Amino acid sequence: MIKINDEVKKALEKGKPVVALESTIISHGMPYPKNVKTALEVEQAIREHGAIPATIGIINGVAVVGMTSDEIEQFGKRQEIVKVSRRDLPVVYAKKMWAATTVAATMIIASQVGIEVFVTGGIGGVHRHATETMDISADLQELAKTNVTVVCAGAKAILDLPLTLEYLETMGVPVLGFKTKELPAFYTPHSGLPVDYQLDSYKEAAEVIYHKRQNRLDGGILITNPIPEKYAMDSKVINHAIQKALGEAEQLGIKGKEVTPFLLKKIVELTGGDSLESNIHLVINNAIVGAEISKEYALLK
Ligand code: PSU
Ligand code: MN
Repeated sequence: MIKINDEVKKALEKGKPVVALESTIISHGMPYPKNVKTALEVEQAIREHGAIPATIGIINGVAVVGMTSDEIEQFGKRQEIVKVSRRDLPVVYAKKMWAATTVAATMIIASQVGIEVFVTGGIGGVHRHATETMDISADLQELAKTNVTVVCAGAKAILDLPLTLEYLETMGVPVLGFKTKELPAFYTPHSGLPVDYQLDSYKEAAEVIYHKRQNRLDGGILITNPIPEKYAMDSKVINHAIQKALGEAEQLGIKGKEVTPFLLKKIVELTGGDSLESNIHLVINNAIVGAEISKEYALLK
């Protein structure tokens, strides 16, 4: 059911560092061709930092761990690719579809093949007004139960960040800041909200993962890594764009899994492409941190 490319398979057998990457960020998170260019640059950054990248997606109903550059190109281009989370997996397998994996679905497949570290841009979370809409990303449930460490740039302010933190606390997910005490807010390094603990080094991050696994404390770990200041958005500009995008989504009645892709696209439009540049830089920055943590973890295992 899962096709692992040879390089990734060998690395996993030998206990070498491997970093998982998702495909929804390619198909639904960024426009073509920058999505493809970014995905390949992220893989390159992981290699330069001594780990093997494994981009995960579903091709003709088969989960692929370690897509080729041609396959990544297809994920960037094809319009019919569906965004899939836990609930969709059995259906796209049965129907032999092409499907892009969200954070939740990527975590599932990564854990099934034994990849611990997964790098992305941002996770889904509790949406604003979730008390009425009940829109809570399945990514949070997955973090509660699946044994994968997710390196991200925090959660976007399109979400309700305080409620997202409450949810993760209830679910027993450690929320850690890489060299910060503050939860980063994706486009900016600052949310004004504290994380549970600050991690001071790659080694310390690896030790937290090690102790969670050794003690069989099942579930994910969230490592939040702030966007470097020089690539960050001006918080007034981004907050204005977010407010406007949220308003349009409500007016148009956007629901369910369309919400996040709609908001991301709108924000890129409203910021004249600036938010896309920030997004690209923060993912590459996360790739470096994820690769370094996976190297340290490989030494401990
Ligand atoms: N945030 C981003 N870019 C993305 C996503 C989130 O900045 O591409 C994607 C991820 O794949 C994430 C998914 O898992 O959106 C969450 O979707 P939802 O909110 O529908 O759960
Ligand atoms: Mn949702």
